[in-house]
Amino acid sequence: MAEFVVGGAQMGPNQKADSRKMIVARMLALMEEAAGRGVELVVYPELALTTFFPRWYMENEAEVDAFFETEMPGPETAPLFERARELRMAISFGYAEKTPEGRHFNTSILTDRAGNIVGKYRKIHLPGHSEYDTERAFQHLEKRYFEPGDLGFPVWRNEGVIMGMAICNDRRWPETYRCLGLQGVELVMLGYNTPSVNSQMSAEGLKERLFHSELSMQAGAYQNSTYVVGIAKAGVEDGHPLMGGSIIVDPDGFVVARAESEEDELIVASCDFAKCAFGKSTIFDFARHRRIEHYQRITEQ
Ligand code: ING
Repeated sequence: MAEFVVGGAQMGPNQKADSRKMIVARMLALMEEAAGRGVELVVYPELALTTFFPRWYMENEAEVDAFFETEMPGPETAPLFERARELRMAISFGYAEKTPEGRHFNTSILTDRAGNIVGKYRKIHLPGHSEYDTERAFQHLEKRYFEPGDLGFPVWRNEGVIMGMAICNDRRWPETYRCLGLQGVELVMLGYNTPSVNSQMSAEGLKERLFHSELSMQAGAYQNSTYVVGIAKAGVEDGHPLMGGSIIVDPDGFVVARAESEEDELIVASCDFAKCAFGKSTIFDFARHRRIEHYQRITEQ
């Protein structure tokens, strides 16, 4: 059973004016630090290449499309794949994807340690709204700019480990983890961009925001006996604060690494994937214990 060192490359803010080149340079610096600490797979945040642009109401298609990648790797992202291959480090990161057919997704990819893309995921749970909402202090227009993912919740056997991906709001839904857990997942990688103030101006504080994020990932890990790596893009983007709180959670639900800042910050944990087997063969032996004849409401309503 595989054991390897997993890194979480939390990123500080990406300003709207920041170039892909500047941002990729920061990602490469985090990759170098990860290599120095023996990391063999590194996870970056959701929409790692741009600012969290769904906070802006836009009507001009070209303005929106400027935030999207039409090829992956493309000229600006190729250095990430080349350096990862040299370092023999698998990588996962999120970005806005525009397909050749002109469809728009909030996407993440996963590579093997030779820099080959082995998996792609498109965000399924899109929070927010699609039209300008005057009630909100700031917009959250993911339903305007992205389609719901059309790839389901796949897993891939990569470097000897069963891996799956999710993105941001997906981490709050138990269905995400169970769909992956039913496929034997041992490592769930997800990035997030979570506003640290609620756009409905509620009093819900940062502490509560961090608690709910961590609670969701600890529950998902424990209830499916899998590692979960949740990595933030954090800090203030053009005046809008995003929370940090990046963590690595083990299959028993314990947080084994946690970011302290809201900046570029690498967290690292040595993951022994044999630890997943115990839960999957005892308390969460799905074949022995689940009673699916009573669960249909979950998919019918
Ligand atoms: N962001 C947020 C998230 O799910 C959100 C949306 C914010 C939900 C605050 C609940 C509370 O973490 C994204 N990008 O999904």
